[in-house]
Amino acid sequence: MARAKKSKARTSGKTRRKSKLRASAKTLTGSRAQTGANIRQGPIVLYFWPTPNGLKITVMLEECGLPYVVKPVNIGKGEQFESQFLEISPNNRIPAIVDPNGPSGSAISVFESGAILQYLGRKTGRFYPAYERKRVRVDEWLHWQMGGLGPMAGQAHHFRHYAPDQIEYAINRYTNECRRLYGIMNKRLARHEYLAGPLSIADFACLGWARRWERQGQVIGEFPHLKRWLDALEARPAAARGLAVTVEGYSPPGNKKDTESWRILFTQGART
Ligand SMILES: N[C@@H](CCC(=O)N[C@@H](CS)C(=O)NCC(=O)O)C(=O)O
Repeated sequence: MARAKKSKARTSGKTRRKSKLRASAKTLTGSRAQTGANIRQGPIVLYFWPTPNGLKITVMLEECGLPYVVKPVNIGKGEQFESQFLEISPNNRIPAIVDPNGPSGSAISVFESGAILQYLGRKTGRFYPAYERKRVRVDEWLHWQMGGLGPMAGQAHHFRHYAPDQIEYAINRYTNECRRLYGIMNKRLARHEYLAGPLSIADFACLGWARRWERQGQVIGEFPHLKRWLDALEARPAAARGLAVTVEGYSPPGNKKDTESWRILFTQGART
């Protein structure tokens, strides 16, 4: 059983936030430079906030039994814009990892949840088959999540729960697109136990989003095979541990508008 060492780093107070990220920066700089024998040992560092994209990675780490340390990045307070974090995640998004024991024993950083899942799959040989024909099936459903389910469900969350105005066209557009994607999954899962056949990183990628079906305006009863899949995944002890990982300062999403967090998250422009 994997042991998730949860960081005690605090999420309140500007100075504390800075020093927390400064502490991480040591690791980040080391990983980029691939130096620093001190960081070659030890667990994977996961830069994390308990969102659907973040939880994909805790599920994978738990399922693989990999030791890891959680470094909270409070995206509602703007910690994703700290320069040290941007060094490893230039898109100012969680999740990202630093693996002190990367290729050839040197540290490596990875951002984008799909790339992280593939990296961990290759590293461990778990949930990502080496045989090309099987790997292609996993890649198809992984990319389907990255380019389809994730962004569409994200927009459904946004327009249904966060947009200052209830824009009927946008709500319908993204709710209907989610419904279509759930239909695709349901059809696939009618003939296969998991998305790519055997359990894989593609399932972990979709899990974080699909379990939020209610927030996307869906009725799970319409998708019985998807429900069977969801129940089976959530019943796995390791996946359940991964989904339960949380951090200090996190509160479950509500309908937050006109708050500082809302401004930070939804009024971003280009920073050149
Ligand atoms: N394509 C990215 C998306 C990551 C993403 O959107 N992360 C959100 C949380 S779920 C985030 O960090 N948001 C911070 C922000 O919007 O500034 C991935 O899959 O890693």
